[in-house]
Amino acid sequence: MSSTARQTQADSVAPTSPTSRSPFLRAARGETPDHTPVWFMRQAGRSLPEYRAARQGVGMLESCMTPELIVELTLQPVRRYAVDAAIFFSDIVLPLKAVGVDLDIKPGVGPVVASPVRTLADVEAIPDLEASHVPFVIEAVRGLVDELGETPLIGFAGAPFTVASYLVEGGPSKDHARTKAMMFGAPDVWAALLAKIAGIAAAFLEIQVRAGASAVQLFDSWAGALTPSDYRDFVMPHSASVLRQVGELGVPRIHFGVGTGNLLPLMGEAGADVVGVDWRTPLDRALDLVGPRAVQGNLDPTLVFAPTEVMTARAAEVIEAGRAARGHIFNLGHGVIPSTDPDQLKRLTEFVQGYRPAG
Ligand code: 1CP
Repeated sequence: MSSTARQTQADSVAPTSPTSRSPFLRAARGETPDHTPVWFMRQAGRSLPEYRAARQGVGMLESCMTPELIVELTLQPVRRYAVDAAIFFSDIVLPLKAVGVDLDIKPGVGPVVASPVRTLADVEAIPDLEASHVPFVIEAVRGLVDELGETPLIGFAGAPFTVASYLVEGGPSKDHARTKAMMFGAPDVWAALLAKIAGIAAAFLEIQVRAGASAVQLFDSWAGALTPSDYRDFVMPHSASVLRQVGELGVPRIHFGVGTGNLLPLMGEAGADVVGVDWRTPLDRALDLVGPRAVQGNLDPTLVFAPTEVMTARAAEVIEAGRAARGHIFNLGHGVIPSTDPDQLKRLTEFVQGYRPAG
């Protein structure tokens, strides 16, 4: 990276920057802010009536390519919940669409790829991502940073394994059988595919950070399908490459996956500043696994359907466990479930931000 780019980044986290005292960024850097910061994965989403209204008649990918809509959909949960961070409205397959891969996000299904990747030639046909592919992302990030003021914007990308699963399967998959068949049976094609996606993910994150995002999250949602040794041999080097490239920009890097209790040490070692923990691993146990890093998580997303006092009692346990961490960002253990009651999520946000430990 050029020294100019590094300078720009140094400026974006300098003490004079509006976000520099943000509880979210302080916790991500391993400090202890006045309150435990909170945001929600998939907060910019389907549980909000104003989201459904704004998306009326507009396809998911079209929404991700329209700057005014990206800004509006990213801001909606910040306005409603006053969470400590915004997450950029996009999708993990958007960069593939932007470079020309024929895919769609089908309502009620998820990403669907017209011609799944099978061969080395298929991999080589995927162009690398340039800023010129995603002008709408740059415009939206700039607009958002102006609007958000002291609230940091999190940029994100899908990690190589999770994105590869959509490209190889052609759509959502429970067992990732074809994906793993390629991983085990055609390791040269697999390595080329993961290296290609890693390059695209790193470029997508860099574009968001250069436009003003204050932190990034790498989503490896489906990495929990792997054993630790397969993760280490076939996947981790590529995720590490993404995190290393973004590391040069000087913003905190969050690394998250689902069902990754066995992988947490490796996900930390891959180069994360913050390791996202799903709800299946108790947070105090996760602290022993992630090494000297901050953690993010990890209330069971179904607890927002429980009576408020049950939800807040469990949230208090998560916050208390997080006090022993080198930095703790409160979140759910995975995304907000679409049928979640926004009022209950608001109560959860207020509880976390208002919580002060006894003694
Ligand atoms: O029409 C709609 O409203 C489609 C629903 C939807 C939304 C709101 C999809 C389809 N993607 C998104 C936005 C989205 N996707 C965000 C926005 C910001 C926010 O978090 O609020 C983010 C961060 C993502 C990331 C994403 N997309 C992930 C990783 C996070 C996770 O939940 O594990 C994954 C796996 C996807 C793929 C995807 N996109 C959409 C769906 C339904 C899916 C999952 C499909 C499957 O089960 O494989």
